[in-house]
Amino acid sequence: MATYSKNGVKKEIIGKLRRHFSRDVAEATREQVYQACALVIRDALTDRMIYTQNELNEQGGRQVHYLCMEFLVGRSLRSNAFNLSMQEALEGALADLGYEAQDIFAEEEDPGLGNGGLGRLAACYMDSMATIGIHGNGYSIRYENGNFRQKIENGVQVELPSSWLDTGAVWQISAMDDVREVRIGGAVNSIWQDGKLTVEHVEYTPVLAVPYDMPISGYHTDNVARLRLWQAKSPIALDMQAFSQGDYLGAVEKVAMAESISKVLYPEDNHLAGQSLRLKQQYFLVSATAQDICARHKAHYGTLENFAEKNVLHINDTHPALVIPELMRILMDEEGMGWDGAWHIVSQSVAYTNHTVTPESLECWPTDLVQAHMPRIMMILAEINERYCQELWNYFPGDFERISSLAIIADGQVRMANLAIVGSFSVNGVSALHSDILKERVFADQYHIYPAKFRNVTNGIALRRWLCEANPELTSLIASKIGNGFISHPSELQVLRNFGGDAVLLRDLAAVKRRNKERLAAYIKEHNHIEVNLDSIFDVQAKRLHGYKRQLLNIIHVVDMYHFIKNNPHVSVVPRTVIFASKASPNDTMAKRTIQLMLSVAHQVNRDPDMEGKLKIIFLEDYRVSLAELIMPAAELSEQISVAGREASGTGNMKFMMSGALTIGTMDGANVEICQAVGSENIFIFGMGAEEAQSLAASGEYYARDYYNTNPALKEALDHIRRGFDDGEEYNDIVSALIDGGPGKTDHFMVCRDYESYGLAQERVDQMYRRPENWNYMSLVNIANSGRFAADRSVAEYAQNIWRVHTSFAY
Ligand code: 26Q
Repeated sequence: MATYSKNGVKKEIIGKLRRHFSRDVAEATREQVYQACALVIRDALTDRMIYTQNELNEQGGRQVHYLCMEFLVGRSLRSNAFNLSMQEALEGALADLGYEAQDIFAEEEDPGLGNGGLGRLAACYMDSMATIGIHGNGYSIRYENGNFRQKIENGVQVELPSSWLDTGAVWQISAMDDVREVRIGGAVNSIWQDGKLTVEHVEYTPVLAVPYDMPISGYHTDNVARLRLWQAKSPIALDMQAFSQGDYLGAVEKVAMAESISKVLYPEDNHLAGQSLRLKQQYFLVSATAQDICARHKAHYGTLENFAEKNVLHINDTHPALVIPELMRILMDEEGMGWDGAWHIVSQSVAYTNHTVTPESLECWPTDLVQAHMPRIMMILAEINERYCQELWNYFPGDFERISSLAIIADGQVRMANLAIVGSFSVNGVSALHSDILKERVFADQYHIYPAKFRNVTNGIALRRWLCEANPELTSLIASKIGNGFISHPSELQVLRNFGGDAVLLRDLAAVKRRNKERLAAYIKEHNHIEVNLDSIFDVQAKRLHGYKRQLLNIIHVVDMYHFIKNNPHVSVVPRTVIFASKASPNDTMAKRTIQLMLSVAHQVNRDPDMEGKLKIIFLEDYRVSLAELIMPAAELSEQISVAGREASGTGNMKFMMSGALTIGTMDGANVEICQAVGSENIFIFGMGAEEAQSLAASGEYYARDYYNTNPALKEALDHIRRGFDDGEEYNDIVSALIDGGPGKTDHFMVCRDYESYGLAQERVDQMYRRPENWNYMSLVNIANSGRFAADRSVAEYAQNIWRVHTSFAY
């Protein structure tokens, strides 16, 4: 590990400003200073990346290739500086140059290369792979337009494009010598020659995949992981002249089609948008990636026979599952292998993580679409399916119904989850509960056939980003008690449990929280023009907007609290600031209406003098990684209130906990393990469990109106929402969807069923908040037990139980 001095870094920044922008510091813009800092750090990183790649190549160990349609990496400047132990030198240098480091960090646009949990998880895992010394490569798409920017206009969400490349391109190095060609569309001619079948793919549209590499630093190590982002480019553009004679328009169209592939990230999360461009994106990612890995492997070993021994391709959800037939294609059509040999290699090198049980997000693609865009892949899928169905016959003889439900191709659809399970050596869920649900319900038959494939790896988060960088004061406080070993060995946080009786520490903890609340309050003042009460509970629900995540449950309860305060002006209440931060998918009307409802309630409550100092509702626009870094450290109550059995894991829950927030939540996803870790007395659990929720939904007899009729507070809140608020907006549609259908047809996410128990849990929260020493103790217990939710632990489990690669990290 190199060490850096303030003066050395300063000199380098000045040099970069001169050479790249022809500016002296005095004339440089803030953005140029940011760019100069980034270039300084990038130099340090690229040296290490080359070194890491060479060294690990020489060692010849197994490489991990992590394929994901999303990598929500967040800002790079500070995190790389932190990991390289350069942060102090950099901040000092910037101060000398007359800049506040925070302002320079804030120049960097968040690269929105993802929607939410899935993409952020991939980014956290890159950090851990680099840190614990795994030869990790991430693969994704270099979307020109990442996730949209959210603006609220007249109470509704509008979507604006984001231009992350202006400040993000500096972190990426193009590797023109590794450009690959992906073939879309066309037709396949099969030719029998000398008793052997050869195939010829003709009339396809060639699309170039141009790689851009982002070095991802590890903490306190020279190891750097590489995230390779593919950009689509048409080769035809280079040769437009030749086309101008003939089919000019056709050529232009082909160029546009090719380059549209990496234009935009689909903004749906946990929902299937069946557009054909999305399918092309998925194939583009896997084809470029599989060719890349094979070419590198072959260059090193001269053969692909030992491919599975040296590579594992991890597919993050089913989105990259076409890598299975694509690898088959390369091994057979390009390498001349037979089916069985190729299948053995493929199915021994692919591993699959499932992130969802919601039926509407289990991926299926119409066979005609697959046939049209990737005809050779469709042929291979048909053959995989054929052989698999033969095998199924042995397990379930005569059971046509079951066999067709397990088939990879049926009813004119390709079912990606079935493909992923058949073509992988490992299938895992992302929390203990979720993995059990996969085995017992969603993939019960597949589990019966392949019991040994199934496992669990509970998610984790990057401790350095979410604790050290986002919450530096808490980090110092912890380090002052237990040393800083926990930064590399998160389980050491447990030592904090010995300090439960340390009244001074508990007070200091509260003081840190208070300062973090002040920071967020200042942001709220600046952006929402609202003054919040620093003595109130900062009660936060920050995550994508979704029916199953039940933001509605929260906002109905807010209306209920509003009524209570209105009706009992002299009763002393525990003041609350309820904070929402959430993007809705642009096509999800109900989600967008829910945001509008939050804003209507906020409009009325925040203007009502009777609420002064008691209740405020804040909606924070444009939730993204950098905003999360500000929110998490300031939160006191973490809302994790999904209908049990639906949230695969959740990772926000872990970020809040690590910063000392207490959870109010259902027994869902990783909440179950958080509850186990802290003890049920240190968390506010409410509502149905997963089994009860499942059987109530399956019974078809759930009837939300029964709860409305028997719970006056709920009735009043819903009536009010239906009638509307003083901004003139009424919400008959939302309330109607909750209670106006017949039994089995109302309130899909059983908000009314859990309403009473949620309210009681909120009362327990209030009671506890009145006793700060108890609250602070609970907060300490949460921090102390958050170590097992560090991504280092998750990645080490992947390494040991799935990837079978060495790591020295012990957990
Ligand atoms: C698929 C096809 C077409 C268009 C979009 C999609 C698509 C995109 C994103 C489907 C799903 C997603 C994202 C899913 C996701 O974020 N799942 C979350 O993953 C987290 C990490 O494991 C878990 O913690 C969350 O519980 C889970 O909801």
